[in-house]
Amino acid sequence: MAETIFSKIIKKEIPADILYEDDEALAFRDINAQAPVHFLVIPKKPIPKLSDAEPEDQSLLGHLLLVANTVAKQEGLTDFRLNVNNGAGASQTVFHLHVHVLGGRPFSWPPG
Ligand code: DGP
Repeated sequence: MAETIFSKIIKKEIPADILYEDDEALAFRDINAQAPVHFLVIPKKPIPKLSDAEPEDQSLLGHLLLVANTVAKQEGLTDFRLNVNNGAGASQTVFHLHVHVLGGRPFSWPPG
């Protein structure tokens, strides 16, 4: 997989406001926040997008959701929204799988 800006954040080659880190995952604030709280949860494994995930990634994908929950609590959120953009047509711009976690304001449904 091609190197992305998120690989550089994992390797600490560029700075990020890191909220959580373990052997498998990293969470950091989104540079272009769309809500008072907006962070990304990414696997350290370089999966370009959700549709590239394999059955062997099952526990890793579950781990990302648990990290999202842990960090949302850490940020004082009770209500929050998770979003995964899969592919350019769904507004994915960085091709390293990431879960957006947004909170601190109301969200409408359906999304745009
Ligand atoms: P997406 O459109 O789903 O691919 O979202 C990519 C997000 O990544 C977007 O909301 C902005 C964020 N982002 C891009 N470059 C950087 C960066 O260098 N640092 C941080 N913290 N976030 C970034």
